[in-house]
Amino acid sequence: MKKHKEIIILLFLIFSLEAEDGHQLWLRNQTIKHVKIVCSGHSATLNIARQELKQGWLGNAGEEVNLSIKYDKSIKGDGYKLDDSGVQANTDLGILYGVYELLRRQKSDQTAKDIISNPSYELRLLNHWDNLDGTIERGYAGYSIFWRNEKDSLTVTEQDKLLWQEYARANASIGINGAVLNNVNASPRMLAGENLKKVKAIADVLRPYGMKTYLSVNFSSPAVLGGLKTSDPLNKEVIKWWKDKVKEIYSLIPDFGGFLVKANSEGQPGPQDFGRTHADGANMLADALNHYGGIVMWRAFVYSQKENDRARQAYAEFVPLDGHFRENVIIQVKNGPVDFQPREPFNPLFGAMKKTPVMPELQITQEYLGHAIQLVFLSTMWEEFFNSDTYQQGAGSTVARCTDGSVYAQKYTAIAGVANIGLDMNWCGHPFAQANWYAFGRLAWNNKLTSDEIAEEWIKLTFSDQLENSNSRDWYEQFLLPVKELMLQSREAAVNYMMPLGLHHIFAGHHHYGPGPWYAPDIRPDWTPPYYHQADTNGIGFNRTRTGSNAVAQYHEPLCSQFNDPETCPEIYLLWFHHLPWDYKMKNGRILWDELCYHYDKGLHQVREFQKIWDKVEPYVDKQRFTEVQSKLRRHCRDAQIWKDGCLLYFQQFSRRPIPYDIERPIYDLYDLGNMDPLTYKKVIE
Ligand code: BDP
Repeated sequence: MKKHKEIIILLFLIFSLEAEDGHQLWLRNQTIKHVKIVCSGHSATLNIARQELKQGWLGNAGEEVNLSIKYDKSIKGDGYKLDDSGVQANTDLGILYGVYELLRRQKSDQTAKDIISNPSYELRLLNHWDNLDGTIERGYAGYSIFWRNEKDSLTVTEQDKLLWQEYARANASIGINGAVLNNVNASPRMLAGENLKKVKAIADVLRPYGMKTYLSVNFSSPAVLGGLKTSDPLNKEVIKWWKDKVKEIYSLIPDFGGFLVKANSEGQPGPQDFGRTHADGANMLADALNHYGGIVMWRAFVYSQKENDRARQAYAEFVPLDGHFRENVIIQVKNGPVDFQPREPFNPLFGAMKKTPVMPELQITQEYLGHAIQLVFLSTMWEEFFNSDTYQQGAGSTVARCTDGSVYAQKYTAIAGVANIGLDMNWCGHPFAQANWYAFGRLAWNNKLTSDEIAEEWIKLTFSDQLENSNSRDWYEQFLLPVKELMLQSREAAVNYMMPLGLHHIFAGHHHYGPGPWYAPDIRPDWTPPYYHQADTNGIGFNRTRTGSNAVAQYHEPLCSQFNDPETCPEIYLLWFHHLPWDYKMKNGRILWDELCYHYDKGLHQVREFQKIWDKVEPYVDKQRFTEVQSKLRRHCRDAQIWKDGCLLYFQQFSRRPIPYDIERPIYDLYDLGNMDPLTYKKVIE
């Protein structure tokens, strides 16, 4: 009898959930309810706050909510206070953020009383790697929402504006307050007058939501766009060119945020082309912007073939420049020392630059974590990063504290995330990729939040509705808990089937999706997977110890000694720092080769488990999103199998050991996967 009742409820749920295309993100279920809003101020931002309350209120009808702007020194920047009477803040934007928090708490069943919330970082930015022709570098969710092609750039349609408004609203709802609108590999044309007009149009839409606009600039712009003979940062005409350009920008966009610069990196021009330093280049731009309150975010993502270990270069180039930058320069540093890999130790620059603000750059778009195909919740990776202890000012000098102003007095605190947003109806290409955008915003606001909290909140906002709430215990146990668990495990699963135990950058080609440990596109030993994994018949892993590249020396003690010794090096980073024999004994008693096999196999099994979990939650999700996730998981699972089979069969050629008997045999062979025979490969490079 009980069973029957359950079945009837489930059928009822299945047929009553309306298809959702995901466009509403975490801001669904808007119905106008009566709430009395008491607010004396008037501004575009406060009007949005009023409107949000009207359409999102879940409290009792007729209740009174006070929005009061009065100065309180316990509230910082655009922070806010929530109490019985409503929202209090020092600024209009603070009120808007407070309103979003109030509504979020109502919808996710959290109390909303006596809370003071101040942002961890003052500048919380998205970096769009969007090109002027509308394509997006490492974008997996369609074309750019900002750019189509240059000829078209001047046309701004009502539809564009509506989309930008929705985008701004989504960002404001999670506290993001700025966006760099174009690719770090910047076209000099970005600064052409007609394109700046488009930037103005975008800025006008984003402004009421508290979002500032920023641009990536090409260091050669004075020569390429301006027709000057040089772009040398110490040249008078060059300095003038930038000053005039900045003036032009501010005449259009008075609250323009500033520039992001990728210089002398991966072929991009920079001050070193003229014998100058990063500081010379950054300071020249900073001087041009300073008068208007603009900033320069100068990227430390630099590497060249001259350095024997790519992981060392950013630290080597930037630490000597500490203290040489202007006050309005921030050094933007990727979380890891190589490049947004599934797992890296933190970049040793964090905490090491003591006189220069450093901002973390995280990658929301899943360039190295399965594009918009694989379900990977990145929050756990970022949490691991924030909590990493740099020891730079004693124990507890975590990356979070070294960047948010707790350890060093800094004029600016900032953080950036490379956006995963495109024209795709659901913005991000995968329904669960939205959770990464969400998590970035939430962590940028509060870097102490846990992934568990963020995932739970996001699931509630993204999947629950009135109907399910009425049946909430069942929904919580049968839907929320298993899906949350899936999300929380998903990144470790990806590490397991892609690059466990500290392996990194063994992707096939520049697409960065599938496995390619054998891959050597230009038959050169540098910057190819064989360079990173260093597998040979003696063992596997990159020796970054004192007997190797000595990258360990860039970490503060006790980390340096800890990483240097394989016995004390955390196993998650083992092959990042060490080249070890295949029969090296792991802590659990297994030999390294077997342990590697178990990790790859575990990763695949985890994804299979994700499929089962998702299949079971069918009654709780609308058909559209259910089917979409289900079919993506199918491909995800196949690709995890390819990763496991490809890597194990390839490495086995060196380890010359059997795959442990209790591990499933590979189903693909190396010919299927495009392996290059390691012996032939060796011959070619010798
Ligand atoms: C790498 C990407 C490349 C970017 C570069 C960067 O593969 O497309 O241009 O980072 O961050 O991860 O500059």
